[in-house]
Amino acid sequence: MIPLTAALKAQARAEGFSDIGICGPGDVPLAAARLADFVAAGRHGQMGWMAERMHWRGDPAALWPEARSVIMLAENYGPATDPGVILGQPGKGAISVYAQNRDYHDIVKKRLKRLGRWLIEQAPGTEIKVFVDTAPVMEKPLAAAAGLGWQGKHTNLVSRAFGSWVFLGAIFTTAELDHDEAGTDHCGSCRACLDACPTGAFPAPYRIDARRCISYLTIEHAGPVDEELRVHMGNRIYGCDDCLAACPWNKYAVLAHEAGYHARAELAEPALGDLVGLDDAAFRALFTKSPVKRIGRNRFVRNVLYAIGNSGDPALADKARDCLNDGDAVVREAAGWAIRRLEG
Ligand code: B12
Ligand code: SF4
Ligand code: SF4
Repeated sequence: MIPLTAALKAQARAEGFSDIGICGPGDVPLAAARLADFVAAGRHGQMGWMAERMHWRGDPAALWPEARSVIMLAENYGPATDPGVILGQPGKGAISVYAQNRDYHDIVKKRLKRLGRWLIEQAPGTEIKVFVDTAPVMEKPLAAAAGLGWQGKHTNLVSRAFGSWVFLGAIFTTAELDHDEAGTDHCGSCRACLDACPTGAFPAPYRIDARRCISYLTIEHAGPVDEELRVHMGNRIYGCDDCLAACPWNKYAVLAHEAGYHARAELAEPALGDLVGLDDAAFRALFTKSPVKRIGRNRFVRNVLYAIGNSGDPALADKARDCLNDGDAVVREAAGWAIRRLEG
């Protein structure tokens, strides 16, 4: 192994990354066509940014022709408790595991930059670009090509060491490094994630229709959600973990080493009756440094009102009534729907 590759892998772990693998920019030959199919079928919904710059997203070599290696990093965010328990408590709001404390974008990006700086110090003249989530880069197929795991039938990367609970980040570099072998698929005949999905968001194994995914509906989708889907959202008010949590490979999951991912007490099982009354300032204060802040107060309260409508608790109807004159039309409509559903 090139000594720099071995030293880089050791340094990544010293920085706190859970796993590291390396591939070449040309190692995801199927990604572009699969992305094109996904977009052509309209499965990206309102995420218009997925359709833009598809030539870069599907082909890392086009994004940065000088790149010679793609360093893929995984960060374990394994939860301390079973994320399914709160789904049985309809008066509480379920915030997905990844969003119950600090925003992973901030944590991962800082680590990526530190590791990148280290690489430049070791090999002066090397150039790097770091990416986590928001750039036109397909992190899952790259992580699979770099040997970090495989894309499960729920489409996310499954790690043999950490199950489904890993975030991904990438460093593109001009450095010539040893490349790892791609991960191999260990789903076999299992279909637990497909069967766990409350909204039937998987048209086929390994394919998702984001328009039906509760993660998309609660985070990305603007405006009212189809009533047919609202009723299946239950008390999920930000993201969804059902397909991840169903995966048998989670038997190897361990608690996140990074304390910034451990659930904050007030976000682990918040009462819907409290959340629905948040105004803009209170929303921003509660979700400071959390990814939830990104969706803004109105969309968040919309989600809380759908959960109230699904709660079966008529006592919450009065809380919903307070939103009937809200400044936001989507919130007002959600309040009316919740009251009608609770009062039959
Ligand atoms: C858009 C997006 C979403 C969308 C769409 C989800 C999706 N699966 O594409 C929505 C909003 C729904 C979403 C939800 C979630 N997301 Co998201 N999301 C992304 C983002 C920005 C782009 C993903 C993308 O390129 N999608 C386009 C599709 C076409 O690509 P794909 O999913 O890789 O599709 C592959 C398969 O369909 C496969 N395929 C197609 N046909 C076939 C056939 C066969 C036989 C096979 C084997 C494969 C196969 O090939 C495709 C190309 O690789 C990435 C970050 C990034 N920049 O990569 C994060 C990312 C994927 N999200 C992440 C997370 C954590 C989530 C949630 C768990 C959050 C939550 N708890 O609510 C959920 C999970 C929902 C799910 N089951 O996917 C993590 C996943 C980490 C991991 N371990 O994989 C990422 C990587 C962010 C990060 N940096 O950590 N997300
Ligand atoms: S995150 Fe939830 S709604 Fe989305 S595909 Fe997975 S189980 Fe279905
Ligand atoms: S639940 Fe089963 S099918 Fe889904 S990703 Fe995990 S092993 Fe694969």
